[in-house]
Amino acid sequence: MTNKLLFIICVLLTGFSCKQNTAGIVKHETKMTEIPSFNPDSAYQYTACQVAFGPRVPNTEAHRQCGSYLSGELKRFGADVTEQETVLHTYSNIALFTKNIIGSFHPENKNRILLFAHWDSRPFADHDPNPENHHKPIDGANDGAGACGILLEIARQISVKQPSVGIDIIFFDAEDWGAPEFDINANGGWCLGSKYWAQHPHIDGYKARYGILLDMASAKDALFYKEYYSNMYAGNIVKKVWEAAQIEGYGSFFIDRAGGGIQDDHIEVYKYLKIPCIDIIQFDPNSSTSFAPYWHTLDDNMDNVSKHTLKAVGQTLLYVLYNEK
Ligand code: AHN
Ligand code: ZN
Repeated sequence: MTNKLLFIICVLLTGFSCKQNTAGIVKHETKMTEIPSFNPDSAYQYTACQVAFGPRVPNTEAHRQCGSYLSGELKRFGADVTEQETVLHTYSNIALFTKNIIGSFHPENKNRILLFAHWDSRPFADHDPNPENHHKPIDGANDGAGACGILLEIARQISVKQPSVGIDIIFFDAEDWGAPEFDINANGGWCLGSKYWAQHPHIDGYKARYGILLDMASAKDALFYKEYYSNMYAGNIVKKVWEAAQIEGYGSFFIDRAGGGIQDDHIEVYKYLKIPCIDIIQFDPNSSTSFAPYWHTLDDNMDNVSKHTLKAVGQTLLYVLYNEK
């Protein structure tokens, strides 16, 4: 073989396998990870199923039935499920029979990411415009069910294609039993389930690289601002998630602006386990509560749940998870 011919073969081979820049440095092509497509119809169905049980207030039949439904779905998708049952006390010292539901995918993998949401619904519509409704429990379609619906669809996606990282999905109980507006001398009592788990994790020495909380993440026209504590505990994760939303085409939901600080389950997980956590939570800068007008009212029902928002949040999370190495 002539030298010239050998040279041509070499050039052709290099051309096919690698990219060559002008400086002549051979750069290997990095293969793009295929991101699964989040199915919003499926997430919507998981949300509607929870709401159909009725308000998931601890100590009620609807709560027990929905708890079994959520664990059953996680098992169906191949997770190792731990049901952490305990009695917790409300701000008013009522005993609640609670259950945190933990689904672990590939528990042997030490490289883990934690996803979480609360699955209980609020026992009082204390922000309802009609005072007669203040003592009635809410559907919690957006405040509870929607976020769990998104996480169940992510669980289903993991069952189809395993990401490189191990994932834990936790549905926390008793987030929404905080002191109501009408109880003027009372305060506190939020996030009881997450506080208990953070103090007694299902695995001794539980570790995850970071955690993502979804709360009120399913309503139509939802906007997600960069929540104050999320930026403080895990600014790099906020950045990663907001960039992922841009890349996937959902930048109109994920606003590059600071939101207020919100007392939520991510605070407990960070406080006791020091896992950097963020909260993806709907924020309304023009509302006195920071939340949507139907927050903690009887109008937090399926009419406000939007497949477009479910897709925006779910697809953004899949992008983040499947790009982790
Ligand atoms: C407070 O209202 C103090 N925190 C909001 C936590 C919450 C309630 N998320 C959903 N419902
Ligand atoms: Zn709530």
